[in-house]
Amino acid sequence: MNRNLYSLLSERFPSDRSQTVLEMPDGNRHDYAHLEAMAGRYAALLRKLGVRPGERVAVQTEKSPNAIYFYLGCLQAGAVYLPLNTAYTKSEVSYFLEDAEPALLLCRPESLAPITEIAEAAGVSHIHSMDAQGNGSLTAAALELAPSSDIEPRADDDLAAILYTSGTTGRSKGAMLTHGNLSSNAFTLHRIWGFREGDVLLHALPIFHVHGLFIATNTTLANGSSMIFLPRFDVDEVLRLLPKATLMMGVPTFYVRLLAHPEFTREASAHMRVFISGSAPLLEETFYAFEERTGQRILERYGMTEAGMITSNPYEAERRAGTVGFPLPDVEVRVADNEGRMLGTNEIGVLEAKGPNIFKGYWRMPEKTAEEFRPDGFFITGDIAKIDERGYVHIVGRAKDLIISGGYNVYPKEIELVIDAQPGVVESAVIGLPHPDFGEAVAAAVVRTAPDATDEATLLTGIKGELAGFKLPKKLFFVNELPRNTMGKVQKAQLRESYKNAFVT
Ligand code: MLC
Ligand code: AMP
Repeated sequence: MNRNLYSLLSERFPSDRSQTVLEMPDGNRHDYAHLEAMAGRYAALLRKLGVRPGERVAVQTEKSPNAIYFYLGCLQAGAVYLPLNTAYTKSEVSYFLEDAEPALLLCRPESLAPITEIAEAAGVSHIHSMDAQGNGSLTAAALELAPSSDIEPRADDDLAAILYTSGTTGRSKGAMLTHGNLSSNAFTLHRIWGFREGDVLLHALPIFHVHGLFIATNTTLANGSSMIFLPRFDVDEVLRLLPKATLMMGVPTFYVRLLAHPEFTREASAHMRVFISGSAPLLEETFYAFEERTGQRILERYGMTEAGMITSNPYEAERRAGTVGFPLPDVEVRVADNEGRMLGTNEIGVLEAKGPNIFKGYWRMPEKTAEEFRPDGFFITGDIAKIDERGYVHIVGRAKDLIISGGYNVYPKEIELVIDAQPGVVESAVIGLPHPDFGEAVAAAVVRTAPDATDEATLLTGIKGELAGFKLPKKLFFVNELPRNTMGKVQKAQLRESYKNAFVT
């Protein structure tokens, strides 16, 4: 049996292919016949260009229906899809191209000139563009071809995608996800979240990460139903379109922003089957404020790039604030100490997970991969957790030095390396501080060579070209020295305490 994710999803497409798969904010609809034809054309184009199964296809484009169809065309042709955050700068993209060596790069038309040079240097054979409407050289070439219906035979273990995730060392790692990883999540979540005929998902997430690309899209396709496809999260647009939806998935910032809107009322949400949150901790106060306003409990789940979804609060039983629920039915989790010894109920340690959802390893980093697995195959998530007497998992912190801002991960080391290289800077320490909208915001304590050596504006201008906008510190604090312990290690907890009210009152 062909275990290609696209093959498994297409078995669930409605037999009447004239049913809607994507509804655009202007009401324009795309049906499953169109999705299949476009995916088939993109697959035919990849084959015509000589992109072989297992070769990487890097994509940095705006969200559009054609971008989704191209993702599916890559699956269909057996290519390995490699999405890149649209906020990444040229220097960030350059690293991914050199590391992944894609056969094809799809970028925005305005990036063609600056990126072509680095892509050619990285040996990329085919460079194409796609604009925010999904048009450009790739789509033009695909439209010349007849749709292919051949779906490349793939096994569960074959790669479907590589998603880069930053690392504690500041160097990004490519998490290799297989067809089996993605299909296990798609069909398990489809089942446990009660997907049904007539469901309409409000999709306002970006499509270059696990949440918007795999969880939201693959579960919808596994259900053969439709999504309202917003280019980005805009609270007014979400409220305008909510009456047409039955479920929504979002990062906590989405729910914070909805709650801040006076038109988000019990009536406005009464028809909704479920609101799902993840990618960052949902504050208990948001959970309870949401329940008070709407009468509904947000269903919080937990996952990560390397593992897709790991746990979820139940759809039918009690959804508990401050918890991420139970392991998915085909996933095992445990809490262990640093030596890998199992801990008991309510004991706090590092969460480890094992199951068909866990990635195959980091691209071309066998040692790094080996470090993150226990000998019995459990993956060390780096999240600090406990499991209570009822079996609910609580994420209580992070072992890794990671900031999550509005659902995006930021690794301090990467920012510190860029700040430290600026003129007039001795050293820096980057921390996450509580923020009312983003949950956490990036901030930096900076030691200068002399008080007049540099200032905030100069520093920010200096680092802007190198780092995606969401990684830029929203505040800089100039200090005479960084707090250190007797071992010389920077005391970030002390910095976080000193500046904890920088964004909140
Ligand atoms: C944008 N900006 C951010 C930011 N997003 N800053 C900090 N954190 C963020 N998340 C900055 C921009 O650089 C810009 O800066 C300014 O804010 C306005 O940009 P914007 O694009 O207009 O912002 P907005 O549309 O308001 O975006 C906020 C957001 C978005 C929360 C809607 O970030 C978002 O959609 N986040 C979802 C992330 C996500 O999908 N994560 C899933 C990862 S998968 P300036 O200076 O230029 O004005 C995963 C696994 C799992 O984690 O479990 O799901
Ligand atoms: P990423 O590497 O972008 O996939 O981010 C994964 C990280 O997001 C996890 O390791 C967690 O730290 C965090 N995360 C995801 N979902 C939740 C959640 N519901 N609660 C707390 N943290 C979460």
